[in-house]
Amino acid sequence: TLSKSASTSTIGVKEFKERLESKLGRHFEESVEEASKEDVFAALVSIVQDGYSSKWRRTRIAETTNNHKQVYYFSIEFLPGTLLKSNLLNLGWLDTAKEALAEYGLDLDEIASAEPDMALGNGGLGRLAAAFMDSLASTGYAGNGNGIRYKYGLFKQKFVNGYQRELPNDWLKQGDYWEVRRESKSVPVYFGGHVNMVDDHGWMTPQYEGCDVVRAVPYDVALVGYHNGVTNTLRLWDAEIAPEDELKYPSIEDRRKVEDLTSILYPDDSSYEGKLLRLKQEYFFVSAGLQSILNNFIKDYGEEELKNLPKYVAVHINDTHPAMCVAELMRLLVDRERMDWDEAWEVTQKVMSYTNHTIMAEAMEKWDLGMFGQLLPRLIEIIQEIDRRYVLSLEGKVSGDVIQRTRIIQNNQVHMAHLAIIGSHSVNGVAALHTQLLETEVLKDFYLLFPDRFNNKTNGITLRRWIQLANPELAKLLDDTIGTKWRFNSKEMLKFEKYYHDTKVLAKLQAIKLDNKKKLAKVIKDRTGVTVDPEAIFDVQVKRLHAYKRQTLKLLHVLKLYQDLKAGIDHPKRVVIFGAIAAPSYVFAKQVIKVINAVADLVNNDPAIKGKLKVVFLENYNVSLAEQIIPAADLSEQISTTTKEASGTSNMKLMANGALTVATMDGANIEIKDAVGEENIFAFGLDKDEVYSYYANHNYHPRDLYESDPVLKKAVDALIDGTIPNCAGEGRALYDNFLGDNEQFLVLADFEAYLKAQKEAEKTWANKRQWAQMSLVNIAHSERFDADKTIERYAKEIWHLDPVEIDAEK
Ligand code: 26Q
Repeated sequence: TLSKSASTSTIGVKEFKERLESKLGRHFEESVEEASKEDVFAALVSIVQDGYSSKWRRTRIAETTNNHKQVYYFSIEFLPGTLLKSNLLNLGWLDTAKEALAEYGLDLDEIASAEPDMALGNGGLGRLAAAFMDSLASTGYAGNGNGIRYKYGLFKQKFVNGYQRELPNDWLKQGDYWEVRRESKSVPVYFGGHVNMVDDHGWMTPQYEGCDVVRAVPYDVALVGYHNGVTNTLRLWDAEIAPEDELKYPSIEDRRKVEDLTSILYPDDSSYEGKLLRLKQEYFFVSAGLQSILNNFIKDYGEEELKNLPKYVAVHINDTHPAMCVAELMRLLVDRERMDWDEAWEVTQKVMSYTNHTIMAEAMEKWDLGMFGQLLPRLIEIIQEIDRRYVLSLEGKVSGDVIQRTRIIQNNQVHMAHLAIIGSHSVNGVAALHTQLLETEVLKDFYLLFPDRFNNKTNGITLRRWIQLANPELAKLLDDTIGTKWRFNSKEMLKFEKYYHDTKVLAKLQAIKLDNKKKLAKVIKDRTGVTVDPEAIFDVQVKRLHAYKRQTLKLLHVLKLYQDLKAGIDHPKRVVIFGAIAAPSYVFAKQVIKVINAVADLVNNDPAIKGKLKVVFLENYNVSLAEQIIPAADLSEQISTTTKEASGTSNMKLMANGALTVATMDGANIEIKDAVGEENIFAFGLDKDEVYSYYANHNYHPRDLYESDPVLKKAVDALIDGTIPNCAGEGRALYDNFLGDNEQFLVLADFEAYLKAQKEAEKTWANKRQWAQMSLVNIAHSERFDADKTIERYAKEIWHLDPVEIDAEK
């Protein structure tokens, strides 16, 4: 199969240059030398598109002519970042492009920086979806994404006087280079109005009255597999007014209201608000996606084959946002295709699978029944019928309490996780601990009812992006030591461990890290004006800003280091680097940002500490910035309150780039420790039983800890004693939060253990050889978190897919 063949159609430098010149000549009537960066970028995109267009078409054909089962990954977020370099890499053209450009004195990285990030996601969940798309194509599976083409991506974060400000992210301004509008594949989506059931030749059929029709227009983006020719599709839907409805919306304002459906990405990633527009977005891409799947299916296989839909189609529900897939597929099968309810239900359950990404109660989606019914009058009837039959199926078999707790409709709310679980054959968590907590705590009732449905799929990352693209020098060192096979099969990376005692390799590893740190130091200087020493420890915490992720614990550590240095207690030189976006309405998170920025100002400008500590908060953390920060990291901060971080994925990216992890035993950190061994990670903190014991016994009293530990007291007091200028209010807010008995994230409880882990890290840093050895072990074992492997497990155990076969040479 293709996934196993390494071949691809190659082009030489000479041909690449000819293509570049002809593109620029034809489109802009200019030579490569005259062309602007943007024009060269556009020409490169066009060359890449020519490179995959026939593969894209042939993948579609191969997938249907061989009756291939396909998975459709429904996600309200996709966060691919930029695509030029990854498409070049996957086509096998990266080095050719670099060389060709160099012959004109141009630098590919510089040209590639003209591409705006495709930031149609908030963080982990969206990035995971994008990683899975890359891996599906690269492992040779027929897998497509289905989502929303937001007009504005995740807002741009700016700091003004240390406060977060949000600016619109108009990423389509220059036109999206990669998308193809597929007008002819448009489908209608209906909202509101009333339904009457009428008897049509013996079949009760809904008649819709007075609804609004929105036209869903798909934009397709190619997903190019790594050296295998397989090219899948990410289909993103845009809302428009159907031509036949133009007269209904004569005013621009009315038009805009319809089109606004896909304007903005909701910027919250943890707490959810029952907003009507969000519900509309969810139904919009679910209905459009499923209609398009069924339209294709019927065209290819005919209506009679619908009963066998699960042989051809898997639909994956990424978190509860697309959970309506369950009800919408039932609606389409029963109302439109006139399939008998029981048969439709069997088909639906076999088609659907669901991933849970959180155990936090406030993130669980529940919609007001009245609102839901007004917006989706037929869908709510179907959900009520699913709920009724669910209750009926369990009555007399299990206790009434269990039925009440697990049913879909409770207290006049529609419980989306319950809909997803009841309607799917598979429910998975995203790391071993997370799945275990789902089974024993959060979804315990369901686990006892349907144990076979539950399984774990630990997250993964795109090593191609995070090593091959972001850290080419490390990639080259791997090539020079273990050969190039690791680029196709990450298992090979384990061989890198054989160089544990190889002084030359260790020195090379250190040199590469130093080089990456110098590059980042320049970025830091350009963006913030702060000078940092590349020889210092680069201590990195990059992730969304959230109380449970505990950027505040890092902040207390920074204050403690600063106080030590002021008091003449020495520490190795350290640069603490933060990257974090806060949801605009998340007051506490924004206060944390302000305090960190104020501390950065204080520390970076205090001559008394002689530059031994620097604090840098880089604005607007996104995929492209991550590609610059992560290869330069020495320390990876993964310090969430145990049980709260479902998996984490920055932990994996940082380890793959040789950073050593300071970690609580939460999410995938546990599996990182299992992979590298406890001697190659700085583990600390409360374990899950201790955390749950605090919650159960209500015996967390942070004030006692504060009163009894003078070091802790001193660090916390810095927040309110005037040490930090210009943030009295925010400092007080953090102080009060830390000391409250209802502080759920147990920051002070982990402080002492955290200091100890950091002390260990400092001691290790003094032994450069040992540090490099630990780093090497981390790189070698990052193969365990290769998203290709994760996808293989989804494909085999949940979706039941076979790889596609096409000829890569054409
Ligand atoms: C829901 C309703 C309304 C508005 C917004 C939302 C919303 C949007 C995004 C809720 C949650 C999210 C994103 C969650 C997320 O990113 N979770 C992370 O998923 C990663 C991939 O599995 C894990 O590694 C992280 O641990 C988890 O926090």
